Amino acid sequence: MAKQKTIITCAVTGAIHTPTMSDNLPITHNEIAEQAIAAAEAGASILHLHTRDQVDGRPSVAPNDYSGILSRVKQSTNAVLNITTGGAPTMRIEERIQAALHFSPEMCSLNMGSMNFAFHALADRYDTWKYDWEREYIAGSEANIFRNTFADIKQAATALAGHDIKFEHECYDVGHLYNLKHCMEIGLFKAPVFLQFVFGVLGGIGAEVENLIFMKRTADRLFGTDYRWSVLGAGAAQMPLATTASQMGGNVRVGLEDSLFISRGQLATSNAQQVTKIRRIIEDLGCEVATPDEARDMLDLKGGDKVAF
Ligand code: KMH
Ligand code: ZN
Repeated sequence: MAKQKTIITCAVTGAIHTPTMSDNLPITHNEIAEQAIAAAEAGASILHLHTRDQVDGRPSVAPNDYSGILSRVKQSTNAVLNITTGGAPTMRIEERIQAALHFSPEMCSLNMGSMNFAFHALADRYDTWKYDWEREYIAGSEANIFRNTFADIKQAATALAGHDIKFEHECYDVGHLYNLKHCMEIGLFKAPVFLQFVFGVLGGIGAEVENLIFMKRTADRLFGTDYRWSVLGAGAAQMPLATTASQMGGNVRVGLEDSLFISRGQLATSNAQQVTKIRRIIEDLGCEVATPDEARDMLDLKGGDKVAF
């Protein structure tokens, strides 16, 4: 049997890292679009997109802050565009789903449980900040509850039901797999689902290979063979866990949303640099990377011609 190809998702900017942390983190709409296009050219078939306020780079989920990015990336690449509904851990579900409702993308993320979502330790690493909002945003994450109740998940699934969007179900701990199973049992989602196992967020499961095996085994038990999966490791775990996942037959996610680094202590120069690195590892180890159209087939997506941008 032919070996499954590996889908590389690139999460381009996110809502956790802030402008002070790296000059290479894309902040303006122009930078986000340019880095997204370069990541696709390097081999990412899915681009997981957040956006930011044009003036001070704070996380935004406003459709206005997406429209230029989406149209430009769509014109320049064949990549699958995946719009976050996670937004930032401080935002509520009503605002977080607005962009997906407005643009009806092929994919959007959906976070499968409420949790602490903390990155306050990063605040001690910087003496000066590029923008006023950054320090409090980072330090304040010690008190974050990233709210994704069953009611929130139902609200998102129901509101988006008519759009034929494939969800990237973000599962930060083993309980989130059971949450998804419950939501499938009450008819919110149909197989085959696409799971993004998230490791190493403070508040979620740790970034260890044993945990990856445990998450995969639990998913096998709950969903049988009728699901697809991918792995993201936060911070230093990014490349090691992506490598392991690709060898286990899974798909991978990289990008500056999840780690600012290319190797220990060395900031990545761009998203494309991370995509190039994981692509080289995947190919060196004997696997092949999926093109956007192959990813569309593997995930049964509606197609780039059925979006509203
Ligand atoms: N920042 C990642 C750990 C989302 O956009 O829905 C999780 C994430 C959430 O990608
Ligand atoms: Zn995200």
